[in-house]
Amino acid sequence: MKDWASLTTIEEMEAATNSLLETAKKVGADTWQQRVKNQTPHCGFGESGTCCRICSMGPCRITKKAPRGICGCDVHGIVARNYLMFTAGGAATHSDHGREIMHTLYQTREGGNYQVKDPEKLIRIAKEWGVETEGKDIYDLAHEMAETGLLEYGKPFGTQRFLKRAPEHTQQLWHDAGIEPRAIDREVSQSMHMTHMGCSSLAEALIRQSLRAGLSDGWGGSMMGTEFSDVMFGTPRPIDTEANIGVMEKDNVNIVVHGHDPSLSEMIVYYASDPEMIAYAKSMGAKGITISGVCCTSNEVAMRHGIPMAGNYLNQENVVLTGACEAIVVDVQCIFPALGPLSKCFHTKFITTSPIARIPDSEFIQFSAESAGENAKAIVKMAIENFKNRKPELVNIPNLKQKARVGYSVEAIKKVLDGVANSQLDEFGTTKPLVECVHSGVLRGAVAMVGCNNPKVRPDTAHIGLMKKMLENDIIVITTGCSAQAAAKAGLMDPEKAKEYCGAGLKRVCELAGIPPVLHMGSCVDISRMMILASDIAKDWGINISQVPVVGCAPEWMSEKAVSIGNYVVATGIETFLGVDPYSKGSEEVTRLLQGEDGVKEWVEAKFVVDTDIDSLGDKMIACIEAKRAALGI
Ligand code: BF8
Ligand code: SF4
Repeated sequence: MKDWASLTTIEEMEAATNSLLETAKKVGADTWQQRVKNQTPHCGFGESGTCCRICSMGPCRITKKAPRGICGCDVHGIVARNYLMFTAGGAATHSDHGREIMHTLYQTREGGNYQVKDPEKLIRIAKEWGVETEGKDIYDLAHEMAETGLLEYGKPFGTQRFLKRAPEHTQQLWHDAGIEPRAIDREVSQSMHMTHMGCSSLAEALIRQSLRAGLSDGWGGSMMGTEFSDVMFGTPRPIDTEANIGVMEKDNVNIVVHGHDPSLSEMIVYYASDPEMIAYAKSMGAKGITISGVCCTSNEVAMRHGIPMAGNYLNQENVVLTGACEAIVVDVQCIFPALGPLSKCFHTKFITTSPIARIPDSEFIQFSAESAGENAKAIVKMAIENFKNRKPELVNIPNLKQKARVGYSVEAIKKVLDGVANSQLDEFGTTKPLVECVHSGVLRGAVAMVGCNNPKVRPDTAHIGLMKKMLENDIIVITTGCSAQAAAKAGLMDPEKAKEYCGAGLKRVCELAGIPPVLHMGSCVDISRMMILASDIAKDWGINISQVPVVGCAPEWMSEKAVSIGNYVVATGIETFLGVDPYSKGSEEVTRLLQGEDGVKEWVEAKFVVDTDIDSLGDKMIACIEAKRAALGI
């Protein structure tokens, strides 16, 4: 047994949360821990996916005695329709985030609120898309690319431009399976059409469209979100930061950014470091201003500016419960409506900024690309002026934090791994050193760990437990979203500390490259980075993606976005392991299609594996990686 003492344990994190829950009790605040109790047990029909309420003849619930809905739909049609609607919700959400980024790109100008920080990347993508770059002003090019990208959402003909980044074999599989995504909005819209009363009830067709809608997200909307965020805000490079609730500072004005779209948080970060604002904070009795984040917006600004991460999804109430949060500023997605009433128990300003996420008991400051500077300044000022309203007797910031090195974009991974093998770096680097490490067995393979927290799993235990298991077995971990923050909070992104817990091969790679064994690749839209990495590895290796010893895993997932992600990761040829059931167990046919050898696996060479026993899920992941190695004869 290894000694993990130098990492932060789940028990320490829980003790910190418990001390904050004491404050909640004191002020009479409601918390998710209590609401889970109120909601348990969950509805069995909902959990198995066997309830239909898409028309007002229902709701219909499938039982042995009532095997069909009033319209005659069987359980397989109902479960598959629910699954497709779940996917479409996620694809719409991620892709709309990507669309916002493209609109922001359209607003970039020299000296403006938003600028082009990575012109090389913009030119590289323009060339890829066949857009003329010679002699063009970089901002003219940015605007042209924004328009071209926005057309990907609604173009009448053709398929997504980024599909061409995949190996030819993968593109052929997508073509043969009839799942190449066309216009992004069309896939979401068609999904909603198919699930309307009296349209599709054939499970196979509904699952096929789920893959297609997922691909429109991962290889469409999310990929645009990622790529053009890099163009505007910079492509991430390794940078040191800290993680866990202890990054909030008692004597400073604390502003917590939460949500997903970096357009807002980038501006807040900028104005919070303005000397004028810092002086203003000091004039109000604070020592300075601390920005920290939760959820994916936190990943975005951590990756690019080293802004510390206060926590992940199920920590969002904790930051308010410290009593030291002057403002929690949110944009879109994964925001608990509970933050409204909770903030009222403290001095905290709960500031919503997007017409897409309007929440009761918040102050709404509509944020737009045109007025971003003024909006951000107003928000930072509001937080500073709120410092004096703190109730000192309620302030409790648990002393818990770890160092983390983050910022591993595909570009950065190629660069850092060049140090471990004798490959020649081409213009944008290659994955050959990584391939060599895996081929020789120094690394057994890789796991892409992603996704949320979910009270159905003891928070962070599955993420951290599985990561430890992978590291011991010389399997490198790439991670995004709340999974990345779980790793950072535990200390698994501290290069010095974490390498001690790796097998000999992985430890050597970490030492040579100066990397932690768990690589932070960004937010959830950045799972598109993982797809590019997997594609590049397959191409550099000369094999298919499904043959590469890599698996995907979302052990604590909860959102519609996560289901959309699961679909595109599987559709890309990567076996995906889930620790929470996707409301599909009510239909044997849907379960077979998603998890069997003769369902999606026949179309895209990968499937889902669902196991709520996390240890057994980990064993299956390792077995899958080893089986892929054996099949390659390595
Ligand atoms: O997009 S991992 S809880 S924050 S959905 Fe949400 Fe899940 Fe976190 Fe990011 Ni992703
Ligand atoms: Fe019931 Fe069919 Fe209407 Fe669904 S579509 S609620 S199964 S009648």
